[in-house]
Amino acid sequence: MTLRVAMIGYGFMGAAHSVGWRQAPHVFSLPDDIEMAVLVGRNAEAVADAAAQWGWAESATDWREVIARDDIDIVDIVTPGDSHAEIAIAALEAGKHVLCEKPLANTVEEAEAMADAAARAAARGVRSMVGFTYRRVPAVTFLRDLIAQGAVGRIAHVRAAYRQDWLVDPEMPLAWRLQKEHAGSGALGDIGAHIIDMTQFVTGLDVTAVSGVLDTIVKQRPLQGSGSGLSGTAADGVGEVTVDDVAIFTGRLSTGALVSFEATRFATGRKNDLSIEVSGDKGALRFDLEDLNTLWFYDRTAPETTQGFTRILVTEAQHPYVAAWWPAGHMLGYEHGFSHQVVDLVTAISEGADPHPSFAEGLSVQRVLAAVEESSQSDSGWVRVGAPVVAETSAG
Ligand code: SOE
Repeated sequence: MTLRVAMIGYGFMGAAHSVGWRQAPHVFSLPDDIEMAVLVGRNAEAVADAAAQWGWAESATDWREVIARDDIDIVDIVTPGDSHAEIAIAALEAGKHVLCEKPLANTVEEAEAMADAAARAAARGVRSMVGFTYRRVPAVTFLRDLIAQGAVGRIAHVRAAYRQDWLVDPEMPLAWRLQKEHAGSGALGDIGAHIIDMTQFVTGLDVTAVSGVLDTIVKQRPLQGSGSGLSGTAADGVGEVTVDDVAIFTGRLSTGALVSFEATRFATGRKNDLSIEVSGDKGALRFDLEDLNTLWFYDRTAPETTQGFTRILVTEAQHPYVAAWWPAGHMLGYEHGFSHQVVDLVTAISEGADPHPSFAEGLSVQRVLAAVEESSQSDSGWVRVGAPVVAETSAG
């Protein structure tokens, strides 16, 4: 059987997803063939150029027309968050399997409607998945497996951070990711969503409560002329930044363990630094995206004289996904997670199973995002430090 894919959107994530759709069928033996059928975007000339560059057979400008086609089986949504709900619900109701980029939506209400539509569609054998791609970095999947096997014992504390610095330059234009009506939130939803999902994925525990603060450091920026992804050119005029640049929050897991979360676009020098460290009574595990083939493991059950963080190179054939690629030590990169995402989605579709992360899991992340925003607005949790006591000096 051939699964014909239509992708809605063609920016940075459109490029990354295109590499996944193109690479996966050649590297993995998929149960069904993939055809990159249609790329959809509003600007006819630009989307035609993108389709030619990334290997899509056709291009189109009307997503409603495309999802109504009988020869489309999967709809891949890589547009800004403000269009996820409308497109995903329409595609599911048209009987199309849906892959939707993260965060699932811009609001809990939208995410709830999407999760409901996904549940109804699943009853008809129509599948849906959210694009939390970092779950599919082999070291992250392996981290999850080791925790499930008890490698760190009872989890006491988790530290999760996602640090970038593409907004440190105040002249960086007002891209859609900086406008609440398009993105829903700033660092919180864009990169904070990743570390919330990753924490829940690797620990198998839900975040049940949060306390946090959001901050916008640069409040006005030049309007954007052209651009995509994390860069662009400035046009005349300035506009208000209506989302957060930094989100710092504490989470409590369903076992009571605490999580320290940090999502920032102002971590000067940190380019795409997602890190997570899980500490338990038997050991600890740490992953850093900027060294994504490595997993660090501290084993407290080892003899005390030989304890230390061990560097595991997650490139053995036994490690998740690796066997299809290269021999040990021949590293994978950022783009490989997008191929693994295609493999897992297509395999689930062919097996008649619901893929993960599901829209319901995307909704649980959306609820955490909303709780952080509520906490930040209510200023809850902050205790003002009393005026520092000025020590009496000999001079009196
Ligand atoms: C920008 O912060 C961004 O492109 C995110 O939107 C992606 O989800 C992340 O994978 C890389 O950085």
